[in-house]
Amino acid sequence: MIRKLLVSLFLLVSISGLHAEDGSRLWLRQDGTANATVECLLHSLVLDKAQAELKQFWKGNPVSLQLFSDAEHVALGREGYTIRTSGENIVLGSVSEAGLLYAAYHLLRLQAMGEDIASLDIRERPAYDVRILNHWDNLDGTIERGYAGHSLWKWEELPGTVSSRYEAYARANASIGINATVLNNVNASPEMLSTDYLQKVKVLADIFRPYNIKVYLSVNFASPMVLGKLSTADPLDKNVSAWWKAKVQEIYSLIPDFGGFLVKANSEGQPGPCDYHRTHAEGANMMAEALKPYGGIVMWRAFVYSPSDNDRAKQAYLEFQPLDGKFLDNVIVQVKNGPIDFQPREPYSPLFGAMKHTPLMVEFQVTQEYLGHSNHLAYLAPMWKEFFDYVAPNTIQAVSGVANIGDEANWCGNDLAQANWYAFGRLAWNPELTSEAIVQEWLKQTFTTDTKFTGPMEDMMMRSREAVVDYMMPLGLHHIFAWGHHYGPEPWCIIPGARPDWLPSYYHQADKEGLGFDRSHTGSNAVAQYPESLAKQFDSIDTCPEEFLLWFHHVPWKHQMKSGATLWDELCRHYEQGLKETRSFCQTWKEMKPYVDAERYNAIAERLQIQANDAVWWKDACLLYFQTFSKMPFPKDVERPVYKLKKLMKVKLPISNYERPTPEMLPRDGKIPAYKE
Ligand code: BDP
Repeated sequence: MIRKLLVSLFLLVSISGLHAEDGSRLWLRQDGTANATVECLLHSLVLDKAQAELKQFWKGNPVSLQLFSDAEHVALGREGYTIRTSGENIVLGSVSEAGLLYAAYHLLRLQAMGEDIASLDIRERPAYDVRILNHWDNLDGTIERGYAGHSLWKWEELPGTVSSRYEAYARANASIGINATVLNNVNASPEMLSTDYLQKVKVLADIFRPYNIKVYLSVNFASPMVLGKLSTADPLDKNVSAWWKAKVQEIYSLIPDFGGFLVKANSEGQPGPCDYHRTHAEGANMMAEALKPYGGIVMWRAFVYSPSDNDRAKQAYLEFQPLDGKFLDNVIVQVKNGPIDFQPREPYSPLFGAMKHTPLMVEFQVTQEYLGHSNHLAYLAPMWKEFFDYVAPNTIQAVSGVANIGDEANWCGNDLAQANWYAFGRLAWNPELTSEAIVQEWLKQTFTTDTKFTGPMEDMMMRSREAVVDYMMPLGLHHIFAWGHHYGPEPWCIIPGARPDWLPSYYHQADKEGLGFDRSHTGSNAVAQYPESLAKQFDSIDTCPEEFLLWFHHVPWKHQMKSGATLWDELCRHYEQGLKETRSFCQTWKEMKPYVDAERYNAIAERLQIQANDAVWWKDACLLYFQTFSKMPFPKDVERPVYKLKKLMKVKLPISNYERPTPEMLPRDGKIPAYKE
C-alpha cells in the first residue's frame, strides 16, 4: 500500500516536473550533467573554474577559452570579454582569466534563459572595477538589519571547518559579476583585525579567489587603542599610523590580494578622526597610505550626521563637500544613494556631482531595512535606476550594496528577495540594463521560461517597490518608522530623551496647517545643495515632482495637487493604492501556482499575505494619525480603517534591529479584510 502510494506520488511529481525546491540554488538551477567539450590550453584557479562550469552545464557546441592581447580585448579591460560563434565552435575571449570566467557565466545564462545561441557576437565590459557587497555581519553571528537568519560566516568554526556555502556564495556572486565583498558590519568590532580573525578571513579569501572575488574588511577607527593598546587613535600620531602599517602588512602576508578597508567613522557613535579634531580626509588618508604599497583602497563612508540645528539631510554634504580634492587617490568616498537613510524613496544625495575632485561610490541597500524586511515584496532595481536617472553612471567610480544574505536555506529569507541580490550584481556590471530585462533574466532562471509565468510576474515585480512607497511613505514622506526595528509605522513615536533626528515627527512635521519638511528657501534650504536647475525645480511647490513634495515642502492639507484633489485626499488614495496593489500581488501569485513547486509557492504566498495585512496596518496607522492634524474626512472611495489609532499606538513589536518579525508578533485581530478573488 505504502509502496503504491509512493509510486503514485513519484509519478505525480515527475509529471508536473515541479520538484520541491528550497530556493538554495538561487538562479543557478541548470542540471549539471552536460559533459561539454571545452578547450583551454592554460590552467589557473580561475580558468579551471570557468572550464569546470562549462563542462558541467553547457549543452551546446564545443567552447574554447582564449586569452587575447589584441586592441579590441585590451579596450574591454581586465574583466571584459567577447563571446563569438566561429564555425562549429564558440570562442570566449578576454585579456584575463577573470574575463573568461564572466564569459562562461554569460553563456550559461543565455542557455538557462532559452535564448537563441546559434550565432553569437557579444562584447561586454563592466562599468565599474569594484562591484561590492557590504555584509553588516557581526562576529557573534547576528546580522545588523539582516532578515534571513544568521551570518553565513561561521567564525566560531573557522579556520578549521569550512561550510560548503562559502563556495556557493562565491559562485552565485561571480555568476552576476560581483567581484568584491566586505565581510563584516560597518559598526565594526576591533576584534576583526586580530590575528585570530585574520586567519579565518584568509580561509574565506582563498575560497573566493578562484571566483575573482576580493575580500575587504570594515575597520573600527579605534582599533590601535583596543588591539594595540595605544593611548590614542589620532590619525596624525606616528605610533597610530605605524600600527596601521604593521597591521596592513600582516593582512597582506596572509591575503596577498586583499582589497582594503571600509570605514564608518564619527557616525552614530563610532570613533573617528574628528575625535581628535582631524578631518575625515586626514583619517582616510592615514589608512590609504598604509594600503597604497599593496594596491589596497579605503572606502570611507559619508553617512554622517549629528543632533545639530542643521537639517539632517544637509549634513553629509556640509561635512564632506569642503574636503573635495583632499583625499589620496586610493580613497573612494562611499555615499548612500539618498541624503537621509535608505528610505523607500529619497531624492539622490546632492554629494554626487558636488565633489568633482574626489572619487565617489554609491551605497545601495539590498537588505530591506526600510521596505518590509524579508516579509514584503519590493523589487529594488527600479529604485536604483531612479538614482541613475539623476546621477550619470560614469560620474561615480564603484557600486556597493548592503547584502540581504543570511544562512537561511534560500539565502535571502524570501525567495523573491533573491531578485534584489541578482539585480544589484547585474546593475553594478551594467547600470544601463533595464529593470524589466533584469527581472526577466532572474525569473527565467529562478523559476521557468514560460511566458505565462514571466509576463505577469514581471508586471507584479515592477510594481512592487512603488506599492511599498504608497502604503508606507507616499509623496515624499520619510522615516516615520517604528523605533528600533524599522518594520512597522510609528509616526507618533516619542521616546523620552531620544535624539530629535531619530524621531518621526522630525521628518513629517505634521501640524494643523499641513504635512512635510520645508527644505525650500523658506525652510532648511537643503534644495540649494543641488545643481541650480534642480534646486529651482525642487524649491517651488508648483514644480517640485509630487513624489518628493513632502520631502521638500510643508504642504497645506488643502493644497491642490496635480490631480485636482487636496493633499489630504491624495495622501489617502496613495495609501489605498498601495494596499490594493498588495492584494493584487496575492491574487497574481495564486494564478502562478501551476508554474511553481509547492515549497516555494507556499513560502511566497505566506509572505505576500503578511504584506497585504501589513499594508492595512500602515494605511490605518498613518492616515488615522495624520487625520488628528488634518481633521478632514476620508474620501468616499477609500476603504474605512479597521484599526483604532489608540490600539495601534500601543503596538510594540518585541524585536531587536536584526530580527525579522513573525506573523504572530503582528497586530492581527481578524478584522483585516482578505483580498478579494
Ligand atoms: C542605518 C541603520 C544602521 C546602520 C546605519 C549605517 O539603521 O543599523 O548602522 O544605517 O549605515 O540605516 O551606518
